Amino acid sequence: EFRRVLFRSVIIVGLDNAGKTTILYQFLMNEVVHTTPTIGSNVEEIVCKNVHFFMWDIGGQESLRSSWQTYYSNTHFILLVIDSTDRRRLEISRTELNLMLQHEDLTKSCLLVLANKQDVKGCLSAAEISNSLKLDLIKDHNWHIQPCCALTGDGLNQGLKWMLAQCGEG
Ligand code: G3D
Ligand code: MG
Repeated sequence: EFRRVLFRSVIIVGLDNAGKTTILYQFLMNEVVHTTPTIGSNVEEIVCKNVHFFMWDIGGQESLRSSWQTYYSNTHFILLVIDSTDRRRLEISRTELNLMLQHEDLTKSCLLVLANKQDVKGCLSAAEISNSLKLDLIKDHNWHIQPCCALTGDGLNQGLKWMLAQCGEG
């Protein structure tokens, strides 16, 4: 049986300490078939059904945020990781998100927001984060918010499922 193979590039963005690296590591651990070893210090190939996702883990420190742009060309998915316990910096994430969504290289990108650290008592729910980020106002990108816990991997498969659906798969 012939199945077409799709390649999709993904940037994992979010503030420092949000859980980006932990999430990428979980995706790798849960992969059914490991086709490639690490191909770079901050990019991994995750194969899911017939889709090869190239996931770029981009640093979130303030000094690095301006360099996010160098990763933007050909990006199919923006994976925005939010630390659901970090109420104080949610506003910064909102500002960074709006800047990204206006960028000409990202006009066709889909947005998956991962509301991470849901295991921590008293954290914000996905709905609360959605409200704070004003996701409802986003009309020109396909978006989805998924609660998750990177430590256990809870919620990450649902996130991947949504991404596959955006690729016309699964
Ligand atoms: P970053 O790559 O976005 O900077 P990291 O973030 O993946 O390095 O994670 C930052 C810290 O948050 C790590 O703790 C990591 O273990 C923790 N973390 C990531 N995801 C979760 C989660 O879902 N729940 C909880 N409770 N913690 C999480 P350390 O202590 O190693 O700095
Ligand atoms: Mg990191």
